[in-house]
Amino acid sequence: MMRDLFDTDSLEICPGMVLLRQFADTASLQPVLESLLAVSPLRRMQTTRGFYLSVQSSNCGQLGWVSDRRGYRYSELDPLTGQAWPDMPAAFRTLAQQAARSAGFAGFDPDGCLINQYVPGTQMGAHQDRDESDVDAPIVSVSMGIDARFFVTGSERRGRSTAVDLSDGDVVVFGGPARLHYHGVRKLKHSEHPRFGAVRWNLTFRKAG
Ligand code: MD6
Ligand code: FE
Repeated sequence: MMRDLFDTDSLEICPGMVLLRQFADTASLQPVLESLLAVSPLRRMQTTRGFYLSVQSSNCGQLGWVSDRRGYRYSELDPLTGQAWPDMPAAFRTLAQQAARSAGFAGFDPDGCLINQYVPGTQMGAHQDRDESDVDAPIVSVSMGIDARFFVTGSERRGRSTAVDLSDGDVVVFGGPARLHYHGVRKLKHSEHPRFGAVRWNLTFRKAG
């Protein structure tokens, strides 16, 4: 189990949070992502207070994360289309399972993937991911496109943070003692990626149900 961890370029950000640099082949994921968004398009989700998140979102898999005036939850249906979310592509599932295993979380079986699109100027405030029924399972996060500064504060929303710059192909596995840590993404700086342009994509694979 530990062998995998040392075979790839990996870094433990804090106990339970492992960064696998350049783990994902994003050139092959890009057309797969585009086909998903043709079925369930990007949209800006609303908070209970009526604000819109600055990122645009969609999902694939059995359960998709949705937020609106009624709150946050996982849903089997895309509220925009009234249909099921597109199936999780095999290439997505396999990547998430291999990353989890490399980080020491064998047997991870995601049932949902949240897709977030960032453009320069957007950000993600400090939050916990705790809407999943099984918080013993890790979350696997895949970054594509332009760089972003990811930060973790730990069990408190505010306070000292640890920062790491995430680049195209980087994967963060987030579990164990770090699973409920507060984390977020600083406001994106302008840059261009040769294939994705001035955009960052983040895929988070979850065991939600
Ligand atoms: C992002 N990531 O990288 C935001 N959540 O755009 C997250 O919010 C996140 O990276 C749970 C687990 C891993 C993550
Ligand atoms: Fe998160």
